[in-house]
Amino acid sequence: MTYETIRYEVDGPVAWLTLDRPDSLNALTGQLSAEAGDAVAAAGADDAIRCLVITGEGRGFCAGQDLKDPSLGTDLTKIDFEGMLRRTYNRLIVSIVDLPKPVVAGVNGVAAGAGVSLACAADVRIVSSAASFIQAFVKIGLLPDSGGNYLLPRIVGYAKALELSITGDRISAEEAHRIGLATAVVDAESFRGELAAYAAKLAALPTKAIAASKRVMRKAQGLTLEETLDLEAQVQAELGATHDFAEGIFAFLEKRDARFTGT
Ligand code: T3D
Repeated sequence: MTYETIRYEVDGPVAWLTLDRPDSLNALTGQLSAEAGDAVAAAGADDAIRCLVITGEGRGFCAGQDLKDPSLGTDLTKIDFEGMLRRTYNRLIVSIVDLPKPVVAGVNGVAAGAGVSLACAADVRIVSSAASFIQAFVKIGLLPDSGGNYLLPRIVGYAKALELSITGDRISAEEAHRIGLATAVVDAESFRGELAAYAAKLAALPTKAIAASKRVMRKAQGLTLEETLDLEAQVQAELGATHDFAEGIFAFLEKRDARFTGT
């Protein structure tokens, strides 16, 4: 697929997916969602990729749905929200959450509406001091979508997620960090370098163990303690057969840094 609204670049074990519609603060269109979904699948299919970064070009991360997209039509009462969400955002969000590798949202600037959900779909959020977050849906008479009712409460807690969703208030990077939405806040000037360093750190860890943590922790949200213990035992047995488990043990015994390969 040739990309027109995103860039997909590979730098060693890290894949970079950059939303590339800076004039609209990287607002989402059907085309952008399809291209981003294709890039996420490419990162998933490439065993050499051990971390995916999602970030934005220009001064925005993602302003949510493109409210000027001509494909929405002229009669706003006739928008096929259900079909559109099922075809575009829903698939993209699930593909990111389910990716069996770490995903870092590099929130370089404002995230609004579905842009917040996109950031929440990543495993961690490295946030520029210039960034901010707005659950903007309520300002146009909508409820959060793209997983906003599932992901955000699990990150910041029910009360704060509901407050942000019903007020549409804009919060700063520092406030996002205080409530646990931002994993770390990085000075805007050094943002790109620190984001790359964070991604490189994740890419050097045992990728299969990270994939297992993502999968089991998500599944455990709907399991009992006993079911979770059972699943952990089963998946730990799989990880015990990996190269990276053996390497971790040898490195410990030999008092050296481990050299994980993601296998
Ligand atoms: O189809 C459906 O609607 C259902 C799906 C819904 C999912 C959603 O995501 S709903 C939420 C949609 N997003 C928003 O409501 C956010 C709208 N944008 C804003 O509120 C503000 O732009 C921001 C708070 C994000 C940033 O403000 P500011 O002052 O830093 O920038 P700006 O001047 O407003 O925007 C800069 C440009 O980006 C501007 O273009 P211009 O005038 O210079 O040509 C602006 O129109 C454009 N832009 C910003 N957001 C969007 C957008 N263009 C299209 N769609 C946008 N969402």
